[in-house]
Amino acid sequence: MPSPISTEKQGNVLVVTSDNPPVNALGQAVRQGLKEAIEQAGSDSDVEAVVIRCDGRTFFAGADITEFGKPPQGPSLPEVCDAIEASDKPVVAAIHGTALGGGCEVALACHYRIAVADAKLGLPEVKLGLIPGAAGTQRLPRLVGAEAALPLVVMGNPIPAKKAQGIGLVDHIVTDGDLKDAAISFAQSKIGADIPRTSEMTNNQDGVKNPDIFDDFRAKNGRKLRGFDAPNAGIAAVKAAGEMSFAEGVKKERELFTQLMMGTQSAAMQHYFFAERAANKIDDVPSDTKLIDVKKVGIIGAGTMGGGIAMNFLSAGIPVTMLEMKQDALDRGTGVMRKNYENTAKRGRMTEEQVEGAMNLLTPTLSYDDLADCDLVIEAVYENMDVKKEVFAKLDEVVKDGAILASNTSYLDIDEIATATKRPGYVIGLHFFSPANVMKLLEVVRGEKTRDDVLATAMKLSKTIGKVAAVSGVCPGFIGNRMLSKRQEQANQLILEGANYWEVDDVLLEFGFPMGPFQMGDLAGLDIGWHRDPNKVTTVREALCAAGRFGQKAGKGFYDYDEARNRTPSDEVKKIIADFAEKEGNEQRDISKDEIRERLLYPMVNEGAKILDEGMAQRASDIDVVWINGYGWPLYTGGPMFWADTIGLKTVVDGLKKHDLPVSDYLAKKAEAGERFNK
Ligand code: T1G
Repeated sequence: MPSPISTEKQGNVLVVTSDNPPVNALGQAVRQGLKEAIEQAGSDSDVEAVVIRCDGRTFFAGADITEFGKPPQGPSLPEVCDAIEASDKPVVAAIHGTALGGGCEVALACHYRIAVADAKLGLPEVKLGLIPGAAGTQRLPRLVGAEAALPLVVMGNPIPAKKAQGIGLVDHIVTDGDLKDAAISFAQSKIGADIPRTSEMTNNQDGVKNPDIFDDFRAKNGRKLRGFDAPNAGIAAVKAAGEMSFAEGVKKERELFTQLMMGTQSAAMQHYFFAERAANKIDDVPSDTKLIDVKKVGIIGAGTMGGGIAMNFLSAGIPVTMLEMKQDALDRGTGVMRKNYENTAKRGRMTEEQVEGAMNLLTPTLSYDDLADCDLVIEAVYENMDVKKEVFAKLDEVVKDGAILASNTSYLDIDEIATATKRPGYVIGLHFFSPANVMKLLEVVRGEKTRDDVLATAMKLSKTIGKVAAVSGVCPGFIGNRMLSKRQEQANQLILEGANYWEVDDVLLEFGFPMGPFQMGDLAGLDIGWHRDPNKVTTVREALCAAGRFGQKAGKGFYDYDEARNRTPSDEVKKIIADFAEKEGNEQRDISKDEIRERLLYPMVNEGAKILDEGMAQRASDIDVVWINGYGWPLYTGGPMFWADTIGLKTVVDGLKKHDLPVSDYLAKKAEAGERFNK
């Protein structure tokens, strides 16, 4: 196997090139080749400078994650970085694409870093439940200062080359001509100059002079970092960079890194990294299936969902024709879209030009005829089968052949909707989650007759509009809502048996969800779908609506809300529930938090097992992807199925039995065999 690393002498400069597709991950062969190349440069007196670069789409995008958990093979990345930095000939990193993780650490070990303007640099290890493990937490603060290093190490988001240059991480941006040539000339210009080694720099003293920056950073990002172990370790490592020698700091980093690598959070987040990518693959559709070219999209319905869905395509530069039945609804919808964009621009995440650019791609209309030349039409009308079938019958008449007809339904039967057309092969479900322009999850619902090219086009399009898609079969609630209904059933049952509803919410909050079911109900509005008859009370929700407790918007729902929307449990609600329970003849008892957690989450795992068994999801990890991206399942546990693997399927089965809850054959069998859902 030829080495992925090659060297060529350009005059007195040795150019070291990595060609290790797809992302030049720093696998063993790459590390070996880099080490040998640096040794070659050192021993060749004709070589006076070195350039390290990559072929393909990007500079090194990090350690090779597929090597994690396997016996380490030398040379280690820290060793390679130290060898690069120790060179007494100037070494220049030539960066394009994304210099991430170990790739950024290799760049930090180089003496200089030059980059093309659209390159990005970052240390995303924290998104894998880790921290940089090749002295990145020690070199970066010495180069750019602790304050500038904190967001990169602790949040893990890459920054563009310009911003990297602003903090001193990049020395020069190549705006025209070839990066390799520019790097060679840059390297030549440094021959004979003192060698700047980042490990010897002292810009990290800002964290010593002002130690508050660490706690301030932690406090400012508390909500986002809640429950995750790695960010705190990242803060500790950056702090250590200011307080310890480089060697001691590297030792501290190694301790923290090893601790995290051995933990369940890192295993869960590495699982998620591959799960997200696997979800986009369709096992039984050839990867070279010819896709339908989607140049124009039609959206039916300019309400919250329709407008939000439209924004996804407009932001991706795809023209949208949006249809409503009445002018005022159309105007309201387009007004909300513009407002959303303007708010995004106010937060600095879009420019005014981009707002105008997006809105200019929108064609509002009151006529179905304007949808005729769309390549994809998505309806987001009222959740009623007759209404949907009427819309699809109309679309079938009007829209050109070969166009995809999609429903945004959150639970209706796609196969039945397809019967309203003469082209069932072109019918698919595209279930967006509200707010559709924000939530990343897209459930792509494959009908019995959905064509392969239609499905493959939907999956590709999901990436284009920045969504994380997972394929679902046709069943009530598809994947996410079907499992959610099991959790909701138990939540409603628990409060009728004596559990305090705020404890039910707290259990999910402590588990890592952004909020629990009752707080969620208050936020969404308890009166959604309410029949509006205060005398007809058959559920707790109807009892609350009858009492005018519609949720946060009414200042009271399950909770009472003050002006600042702080919530407090309500005695009135507690009494409404107790009266309701009494009427139902439910005996009240104290219920432990453990029981609450087991009864909320284990039935979801059981439903996930049934979904797998019925072939409604392609793989267990797709279910994890759905719940992490659509419902806030805490990423650091890897999703419901990975979490069940972690605690053991037998634990789940025993728990379900303990609470007299159903256990599917599929789950029982896997537990019995000591198997996992995920490999
Ligand atoms: N290792 C192994 N495979 C990787 C990989 C990696 N680091 N990054 C990507 N791949 C695979 C990916 O699984 C997919 O495979 C293909 O490449 C294309 O990826 C010591 C310990 C670089 C921004 O976290 O963020 O360094 O599905 O679909 O959308 O301190 O990949 O085709 O078979 O994502 O264009 C730190 C992870 C590692 C970066 C490109 N680095 N990668 O995005 O393509 S830990 C990362 C990404 C580390 C050191 C520590 C993205 C990308 P397949 P893709 P993309």
